[in-house]
Amino acid sequence: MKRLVVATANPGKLREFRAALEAERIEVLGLEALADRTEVPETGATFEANARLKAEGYSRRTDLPLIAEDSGLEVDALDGAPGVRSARFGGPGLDDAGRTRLLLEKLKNVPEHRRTARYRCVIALAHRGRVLATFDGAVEGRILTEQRGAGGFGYDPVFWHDAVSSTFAEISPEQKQRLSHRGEAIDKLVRAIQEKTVTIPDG
Ligand code: ITT
Repeated sequence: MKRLVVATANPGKLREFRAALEAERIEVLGLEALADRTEVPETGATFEANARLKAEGYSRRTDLPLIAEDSGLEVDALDGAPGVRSARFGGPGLDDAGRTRLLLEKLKNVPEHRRTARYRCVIALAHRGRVLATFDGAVEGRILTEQRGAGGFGYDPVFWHDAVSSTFAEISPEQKQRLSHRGEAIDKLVRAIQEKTVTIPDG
């Protein structure tokens, strides 16, 4: 069985990676696999730049292969914000619920047809400080005017997906995996491993 470190401090992300990759018989270790867990600063202007920075930085601290991911929500009526700042939207004092309330507040005068948004994600696979490959994913949706559902994490209670007429907090983890930006990027990673266009080193 291959072993892969998923370098994320976000338990919601880790849960999704673990479910998807363990189904492919890849054992997922979290940040606890690293002796030095100091956060790698996300100073990039794009999801790809930040995914690469995190993957390079964390993978220097272990001999195991490692993936890092950067993701976020782009809201068209906010010119793409919060984007790469999704986890820091509104400053360090806010949690997921606070950031979601702030988003609703900023959109309070925006009519339904202008509330379009998408989640984006880029995964970077790295080994000993070098990025081997990146994979991306995106999913289109709309921001509701109030929260619905208790599943998922982050902005999921207000992220409406037309095909399932639900928010991402109202669907099962398996359904979110099939529809989501992260699910799409993980699928690409798994396919690349299966087709051997990328090889996961044994570490
Ligand atoms: P790591 O950097 O440690 O991985 P993080 O949460 O800081 O954790 P990011 O910088 O990539 O990660 O920020 C991603 C943010 O985007 C996340 O905290 C949510 O606010 C939002 N987000 C990304 N994917 C999401 C999803 O599937 N559902 C809900 N919100 C999501």
